[in-house]
Amino acid sequence: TEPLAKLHQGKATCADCHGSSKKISVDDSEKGVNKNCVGCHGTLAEMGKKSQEEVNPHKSHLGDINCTACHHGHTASWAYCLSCHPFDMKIAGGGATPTKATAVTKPRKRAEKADVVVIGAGAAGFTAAITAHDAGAKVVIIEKQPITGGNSMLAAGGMNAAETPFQKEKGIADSVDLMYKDTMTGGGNLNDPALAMVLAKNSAGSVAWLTGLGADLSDVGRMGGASVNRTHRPKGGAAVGAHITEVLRRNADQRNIDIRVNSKVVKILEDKKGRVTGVRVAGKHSGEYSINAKAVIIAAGGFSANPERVAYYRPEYKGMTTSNQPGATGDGIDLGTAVGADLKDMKEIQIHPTVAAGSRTLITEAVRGNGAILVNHEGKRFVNELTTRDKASAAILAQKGQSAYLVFDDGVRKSLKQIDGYFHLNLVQQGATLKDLAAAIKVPADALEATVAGYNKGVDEKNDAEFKRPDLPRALRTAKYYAIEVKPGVHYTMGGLKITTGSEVLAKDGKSIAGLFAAGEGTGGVHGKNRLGGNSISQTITFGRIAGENAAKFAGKT
Ligand code: MEZ
Repeated sequence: TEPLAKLHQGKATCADCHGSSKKISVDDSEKGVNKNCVGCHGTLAEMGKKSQEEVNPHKSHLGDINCTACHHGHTASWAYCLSCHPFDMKIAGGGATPTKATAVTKPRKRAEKADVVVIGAGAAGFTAAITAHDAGAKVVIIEKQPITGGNSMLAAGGMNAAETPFQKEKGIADSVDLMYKDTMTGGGNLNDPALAMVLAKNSAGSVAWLTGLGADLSDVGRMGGASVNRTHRPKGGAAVGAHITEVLRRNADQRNIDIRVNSKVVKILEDKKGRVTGVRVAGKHSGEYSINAKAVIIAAGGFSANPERVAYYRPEYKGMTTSNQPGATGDGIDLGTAVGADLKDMKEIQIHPTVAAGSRTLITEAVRGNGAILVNHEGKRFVNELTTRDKASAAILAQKGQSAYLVFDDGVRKSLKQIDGYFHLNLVQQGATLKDLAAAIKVPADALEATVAGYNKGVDEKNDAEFKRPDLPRALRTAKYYAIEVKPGVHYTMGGLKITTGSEVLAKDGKSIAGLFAAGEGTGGVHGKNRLGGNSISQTITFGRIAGENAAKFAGKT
């Protein structure tokens, strides 16, 4: 496993990759070196067209990422996809395990200046950065992973919003109050009511903001715990996260916003009065340096991919899989508490009922929203599939094998583009008839046939007598029939930094920490005990916009 620099020997010089200036040593965006990879090998999209592999690593939901996210010059290469998927992927100069995201060199005296530093390049971070930039602030985004997008990039089902033009077009009668009520009820009323109201009230504006940047959120479906269809996603039911990440990335690039990957904020800097004055960063190439800034926004996500911390707060979730990207370890929360931030609802951790068994792949709730049912190993339904996630997860864990099958037909398959991805990942079992499907998944055929017939009767009569499922979008009568075995997995951490409705981070004395803002999953209070599907992207955009606007204002911009 010789690193790429060695493999290029005799074919290219150091300058071919790094350019003749020595600037690369301080460039953690890695844009310069990537430009040179592309110059010889072609763009990611061009590589994707050439690729013959069944799973095409150059054409993934990660979107347009740096070549150097996987191909490393001086250490063993490693396909980033392997962070979550068990693919048998060969990569030139490849090793068996990832190299550390940040290989920090010596501390430096270097101190840069910005108006606003954003920690984390998921949807909340990008949104905050774009908003602050558009208000006139000089913004730097710092991301510890080798790619941008965070967990938002994996978001599947959609973005909740009430009173949007897309709902109106489809005749869906929704209201801000109803979205607020659903959010509070779904959260067991543990939510901070003011934050939940901000979420609902600004949701349509956030959809408009995203569509103004070029996003398509015209398809509207249903998620568990929602009284009406309000989950917005691209036409045909494509995954929302990869799409909006691409849109946000493109908009940040168009604005020349400074984005540094492989860079970890190790400390938030403050003055003697406790006012935030910037951050200390450990960059892969540039070592440790400071950025002096008037405001800092923590948008670094939750901690579902930190099994020790999850088990600390919820011992019963020890050893459970997660649907999250590997960077979701709660570092932003730690950075906040280190400067005195208060925390809220840390033990409220959501397990998502449908992660494909034996994997980290989330099977979106939209599959159930579009008509799939949950069936146990006896071939029987056991729960209202559109109940909230806490209840659906508990019901699955009470079944034999602590798993269940998500069963659907070709009608459901065709209604939701994302399902194609599950076939691609070999997660789906199928049968030409229900009997064939029952044989494939080893459940009693007569029971499965009776279950589906009973469900279809409920659809015809618009009444699910047994489980009171509130929405019955289609009967399951169109062959083929499909099943995915699912188990609950750690999906979302509702707790985090305590914030105001203006996204200011609160200290333990109840006062805001001057110059410190936060948005997204690393904050607590919006969702209470249980987040409704589709409320996460909604939160990242709404509170990202608020944090960006208020941080820019704090920095003296308007
Ligand atoms: O908001 C989510 O977590 C979500 C919509 C997930 C999903 O099932 O698609």
